[in-house]
Amino acid sequence: MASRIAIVRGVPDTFCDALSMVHPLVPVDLEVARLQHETYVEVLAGLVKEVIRLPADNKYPDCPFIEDTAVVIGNRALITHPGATSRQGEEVVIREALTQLGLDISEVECPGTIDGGDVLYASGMLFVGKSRRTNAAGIEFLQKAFPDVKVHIIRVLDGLHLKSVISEIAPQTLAVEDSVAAAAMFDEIQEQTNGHFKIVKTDGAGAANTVLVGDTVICSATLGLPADLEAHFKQHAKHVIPVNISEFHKVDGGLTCLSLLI
Ligand code: CIR
Repeated sequence: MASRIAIVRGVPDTFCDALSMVHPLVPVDLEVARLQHETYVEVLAGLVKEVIRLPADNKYPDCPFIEDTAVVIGNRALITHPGATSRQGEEVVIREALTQLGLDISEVECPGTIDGGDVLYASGMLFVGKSRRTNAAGIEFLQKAFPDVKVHIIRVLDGLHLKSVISEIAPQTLAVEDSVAAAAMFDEIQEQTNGHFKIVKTDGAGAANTVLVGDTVICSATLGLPADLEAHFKQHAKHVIPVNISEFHKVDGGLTCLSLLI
């Protein structure tokens, strides 16, 4: 879909202080993170009409994870109130950028919180993970922002976000991390949609977080993930592009977090 726009945000000098549930054994390498980010942006640039680059802000170590700050469907955007207090405020420049693009904007207000990483829009269906970052009040704002589509609530049983373990790789097809928690979350999706989706079980933490643009899937090529991940996804998607994002995995980030697709 070459008509899409991607928004990305640079990697700040403070990126090594980004939040992490398990403190990484090997610390984040800032320069490597920046190179990996650049490669990711170049891959996206080959798939979309335009990439808008927003500057990093050292006040927000997690600011490259721009996905968490807004949910965009069609011409509507919901600006989130991120669930981690250290991330609240990241959304201000995103609101400006989305307003400039002429989107119809609404906002999550306190006590609501949502991280965009919990929102999965797949095959015209909208799912939200109820997680340590996304609460019931936030979910009400999501439903109000997109009244034409029913919001299906899925409990995030493990990990950070819904999309940390489940993402769309082709129409009606979801990559699902091969873990007990992710399988239970997929079952909940199937229950609520009468078995609408095909499952592609995917081995390795972070491997099921992919970006789908048109008929191309960007998947993680980070060391430690199965070497055949590209071949695995090629059975379901027309094109697959692997990108190494090891430094982002270290702080619980995946591929989807690094862009907002409009
Ligand atoms: C955080 O804990 O908020 C960041 N270190 C990682 C955010 C990842 N975002 C995402 O999966 N959408």
